[in-house]
Order: sequence, then C-alpha cells, then structure tokens
Amino acid sequence: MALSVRGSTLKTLWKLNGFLKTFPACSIAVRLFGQPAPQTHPHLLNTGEVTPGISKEEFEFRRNKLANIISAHDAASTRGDESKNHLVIIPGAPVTYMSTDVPYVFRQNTDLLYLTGFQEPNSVLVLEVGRENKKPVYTSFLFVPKKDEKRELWEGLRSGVENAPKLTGIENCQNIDDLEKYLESYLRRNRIFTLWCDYARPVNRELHDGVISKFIQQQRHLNIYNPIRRVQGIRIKKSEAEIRLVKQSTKIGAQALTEVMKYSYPGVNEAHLYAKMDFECRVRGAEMLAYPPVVAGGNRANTIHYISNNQLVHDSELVLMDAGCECHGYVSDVTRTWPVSGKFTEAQREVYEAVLRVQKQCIQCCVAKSSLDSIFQYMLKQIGLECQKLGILPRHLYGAELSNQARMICPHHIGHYLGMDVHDTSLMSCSLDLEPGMVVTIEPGIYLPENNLSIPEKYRGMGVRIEDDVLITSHGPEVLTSLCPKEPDDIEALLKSR
Ligand SMILES: [Mn+2]
Repeated sequence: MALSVRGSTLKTLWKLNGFLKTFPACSIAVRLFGQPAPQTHPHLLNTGEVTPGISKEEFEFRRNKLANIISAHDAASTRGDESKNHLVIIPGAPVTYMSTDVPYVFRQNTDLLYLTGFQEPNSVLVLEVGRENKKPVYTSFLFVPKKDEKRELWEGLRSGVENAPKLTGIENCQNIDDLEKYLESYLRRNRIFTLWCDYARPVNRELHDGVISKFIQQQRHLNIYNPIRRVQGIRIKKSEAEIRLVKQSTKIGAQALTEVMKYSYPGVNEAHLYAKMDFECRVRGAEMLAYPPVVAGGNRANTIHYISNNQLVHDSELVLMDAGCECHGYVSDVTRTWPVSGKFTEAQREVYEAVLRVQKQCIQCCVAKSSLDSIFQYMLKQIGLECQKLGILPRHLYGAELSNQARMICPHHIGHYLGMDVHDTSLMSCSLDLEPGMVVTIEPGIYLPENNLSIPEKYRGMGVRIEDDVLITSHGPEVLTSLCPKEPDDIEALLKSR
C-alpha cells in the first residue's frame, strides 16, 4: 500500500478516496499503528487486545501489580513519607545492525513488552508511583518514537503519540525526544524519590548514555534499585491468558519437530532440518524460531550448544535436535534425539531408554513445593545410577561422589523457567518453590564423547537429550509438548511412516 493519509492537501485526499473505493477492505485504520492491532489484523487480535491474546486490562493489571510491589518496598524500608515517591524507568530495545543498513530482526525488550505490549524500538515506560491515603497510586507514561514521514517511508509506520494510547490503553504517551524534559519536570515536582532503573545492564545503550545516565548522575534520588527482579517476580507465574499462549507455542513446537523427524533421512544435511523446523513453525503461526536450533548428528551432540548445523547425518547416527518457536511473544523449547536410519541400534536404545526413564521421573517431580534445583539433584542421582547399570560409571560410587561423576556425563541443569524468553525470568533463583502457573523445561541428557576412552566403546560418540515443556498445576505436571513422540517404539513407528 503506497498511499499516504498524512498528506492534507485536497489532491491527496481525493486520491485516497479513489483508492479506498477501489479497495474498500483497506480502511484508514490500516495506516494507524506501528504493530498489528485488532483494527488492522483481525486474524491475529480480538477487540480490546494489545498483543494477540493479551487484553489492555491485563497489561494495566501487570503495571498495577508492579506499582504495588514497588510501593510496598518503601513501606518496608521504614523511611516513611520521605520515600513514598518512586520513579520506575523501563526502556525498550534499540534496533541493532548486522552491517550497514541491515538490521537484525527486531525483538522488543521482554520486560517492556510484558508491561505495555508496545512493539516499537527505542520506547520507554515510566511509572510514577506514589501514595495517597496510605494507598499506592501510580501513573504510566509511555515514550514512543516520534512520527517521521521520511523514516516511516523506509522502516514502516510508527504509532506516534496520537495512536499509541489507542493501541496500548496508556493515556499519557509522549515523544521519546521529550524524555529528558519530562525527567526534569519530575525533579521539579518531586523533591525526594526512589529511582528504579537497571543501571548495571542498560538494554538500550543510546538512550541510557544520552538521557538516563545523565539523570542518574544528578543524584537527586534517595536510593536506586533495579526494578527488573520485581518485574520477573511477576512474570514467573503465568496468567490464564499467558498459559493459553504458552500452550499454543509449545503445541506448534512439538508438531513442527515431529514433521522434522518425519522429513529426516540418512545423509540429510543438518541445515535442512533447521530450515524444515523454521518452515513448519511459521506455517503454524509462529513469528520465528525462539533461538538458533541445535541440529547435531552423531558425536556433535556432545557439544551442548552446537549451532553450526552444517554437517551430514550418517546412516548409523543419532540426530539430536533442540528447537522451539516464538508465537505471539511466548516460546517453546523442545529436544528430541532419534536414529536417522529409522531404527535404534541396541547400544543407542540402551542409552536412549536410560535418558527417557530419568526424564519421566523428573517430570513426575514437577509439583508445587518442589524446585528446579531439587529436581536437578534428583536427576544427577538417577543419571548416575543409570550410567552404572550401563557400565559407564564405576559401580562402587555412591552418594555425592556418584552425583559428581554424573555431572561430567550431564554438564547442564535439568531445565529452566520458560515463558516470553527461552531462559525466562533469568534473575529468579532455581531454588524457588514451584507453584501452579509456572512453566519449566525438563531436559536431562547423557553425553558420551567419542574421545572419552573410559566409556565402553559401543557407547562412544553418542549424545542424547530429551526435553519437554511442563506446566505446574495444582493437580500435578502437565506436559505441553507431548504431541512430539519420545517413546522409542513410537519414534520408530513415526520414522517408518516416512
Ligand atoms: Mn531448554
């Protein structure tokens, strides 16, 4: 669509009128927003939603929750009225470039996205939190890129201060260029306040160096804290709407990986399995893969983050694939290991079944009051025992010594929190009690590099990992990626159908 609606001359309006008569489906609303909206993308969003599946009210609820937590902080700090005012600054991501004029795919800073749903780069959310009659009150301000016809011609539309409120429900929207002026005015209005800003790891270098760090350096604040831990404390437990989105993303990931398994054949290039996964996720509605997938044939599976994906997978080899997608801001993360020939060898099946037993046992531990760390300890013990049965670890080991040796066999954790990010809410401890509404991955592995001569020869050069995404509920673990087969017989049956 090449017509501008900003032109105010009669001629332009006349042209627009003609255009709309020719293409009546294209209403003027098409040109209002810098991201999908219910008016322009009814196939993605329902009325009242800011991002697919998440309503304006839910975003407001999240900001409200954060304001309450931050306000409660000063009540606990006993400084009384002096520190009742808080200024929270949460910047959005900038566009980053691969080379001159070639941008990387833009991905919004997750914390800003969680609190606003706003998808444009170089934006900032500011919350003014105060207290009236002993109750927390707050106002949200969203700073957005200024309308700029020339830039929009190249980069696409911006919502601007006029339309950002309609999109997000945040009434106070200002141009990002006015952030500095706004901060000065805040200082005039608030003599004493606490500042909440991630100064140690700024997500937007330019905004930080240009405006925010200058503001911090004035040292007009009483204290400065990082708000991100608080935001992640809210993010870690998913709402009903979020659970629906996680289920959608995990379903797509599981179905897509099943298609990849079916597509594989002896001699296949790892890169082709990557491409197949990307395609199968996107045609099911995902915007992109959640991370560069690991597609590792044979011994390469022993490099945990192998992403070169440029070798051929030979007939006798297993292929380990760790991949997931991002769908409407929520991700999946699945791993399967399968024999590219379609049939496990005896030795492959022995190792595979050992990992599968451990994985199922660990999934059973995904209940309230357990924790990722405690499941990890359990995993080490079970991997140790399985490896002893296989003759991979000496039989005389037990207890902590056995777990230490198991750590060499599986050098990574049992899993991580999952949500908007793959390693979601990474500031949250793995020792937290699991609660209904949390989502975790369970991904034990046994890695047996070909150059480790202490391993029985028949097992050398194998790496097996099985990973599912698991929702914690009040009635136990719910595996969200179960559509992708993991029983060895089911895998062989699937591959036989190729
Ligand atoms: Mn994972």
